Amino acid sequence: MKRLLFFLIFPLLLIRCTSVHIHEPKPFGALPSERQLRWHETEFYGLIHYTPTTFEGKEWGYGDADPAVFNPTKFDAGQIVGAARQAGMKGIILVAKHHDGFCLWPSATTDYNISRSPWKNGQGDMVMEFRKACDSLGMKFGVYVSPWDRNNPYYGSPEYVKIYREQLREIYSGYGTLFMSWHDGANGGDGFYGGAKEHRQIDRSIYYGWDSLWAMTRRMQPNACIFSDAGPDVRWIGNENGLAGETCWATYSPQGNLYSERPVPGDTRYLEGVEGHRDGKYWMPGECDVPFRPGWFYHAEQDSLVKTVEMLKTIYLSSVGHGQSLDLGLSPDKNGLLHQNDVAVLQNFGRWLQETFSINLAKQAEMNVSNVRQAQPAFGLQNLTDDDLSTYWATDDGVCQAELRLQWKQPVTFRYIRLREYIPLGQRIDSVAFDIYENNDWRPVAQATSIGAQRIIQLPELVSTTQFRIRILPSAAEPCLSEIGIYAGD
Ligand code: FUL
Ligand code: CA
Repeated sequence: MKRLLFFLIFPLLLIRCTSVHIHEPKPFGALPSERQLRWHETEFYGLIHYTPTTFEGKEWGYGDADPAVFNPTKFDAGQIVGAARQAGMKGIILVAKHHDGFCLWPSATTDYNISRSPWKNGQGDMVMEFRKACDSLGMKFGVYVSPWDRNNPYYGSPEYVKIYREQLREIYSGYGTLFMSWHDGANGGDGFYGGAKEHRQIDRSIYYGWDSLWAMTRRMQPNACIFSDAGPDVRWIGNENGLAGETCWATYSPQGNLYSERPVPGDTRYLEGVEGHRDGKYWMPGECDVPFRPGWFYHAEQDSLVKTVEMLKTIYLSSVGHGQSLDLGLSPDKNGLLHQNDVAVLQNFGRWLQETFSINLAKQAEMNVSNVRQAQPAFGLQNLTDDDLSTYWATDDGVCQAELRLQWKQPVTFRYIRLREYIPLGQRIDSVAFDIYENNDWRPVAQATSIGAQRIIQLPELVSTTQFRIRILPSAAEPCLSEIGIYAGD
């Protein structure tokens, strides 16, 4: 019996002694959740504002518009979501209720909803129409239900908080899986309030009971990233220009400002969101929101003021290109469609995105690097160009700087460099420098800080070279990169 055991166990021991035990680098700092990782992959999505406010030509409806004005006879969610998709967006957030309080679904919580409008004879449900359009076009779907409600007579009392939660419950339970639940910071002020027409102030830090409200979101929509000035999953970047800081960390420790120490929607030191905090307590990446037109709602007089492809490029490179996401405001017109000027720019921008990032010149290069973790293929260079975010190159424990070289047989011409860190192990790299080989010497062409989910570097001009060098400067932890891209561009 003993002998039998020996013959069974000995070969196993042998295998164990000869194989190298591959171990991942230790995680560093705050880490993303699974739902945040999915959100990072979304990168670029749209925010649709469409309520009676559109028909009034206002930006903030007072809450007293007659539902009879809401009659978009040509409404087509497929046209709107389709144009967003052509631009390269991967999801849509619908403002299901804005500050004016009008619900785009037949809510049982208030009469001020779509069933009182002439659209589809009061039988329509716009939230459902967008949900279906997103499903048929392979787009993610999320919602913005405004906490502030300028129509509701109960706004400011505990009764309204119950109503708001019930509205969220209707949305969370009736419209499938949401990728985001978006909460605005504008809270309290002038409003119609059921005819009272007065100013109502609330204590932003306690009124809504955000903790238990968000616990409900987790229970009912566990995949939805909760967005607000204070996260907890995604933070506001701190401006409505769509721009993240040149240095921008996914990590952040939000703090209260005017109302209390506690950070809540509408009360944070939001300017700190632009850069985040290197040693932030939470993984709380930024969303860069910006309207496509001057305002969030459609105004015919702004038809010529739609952002240009050039403007969108700058915004994209400073948001998605800085490791955050871009949420572009889309404003359907009174017919219920995106205006042709908007559609044209969205299409052209999508084409630019597609063309620019389609051919990765790094795949054609021979690559060398100063260190590969445990000299193991599991952490090897081939992981850098396999279009797989779950595979990565890493260095040995304690090796926090590195040099990567790419060499081509013939000169290549490029303008964009894209790096992606393997963020499940945290944001580890502090800064990176890039050089091209020219006249028998290395010439620095750019540098960048805070890589994170992705960093796109646009060189000041096209460069041509046969050798390119990426220097990862002394970092907080061993670098782990999942992808490198080098693109010709314009
Ligand atoms: C803001 C709101 O007050 C605007 O009306 C808009 O909805 C924007 C996205 O968020 O804070
Ligand atoms: Ca990879």
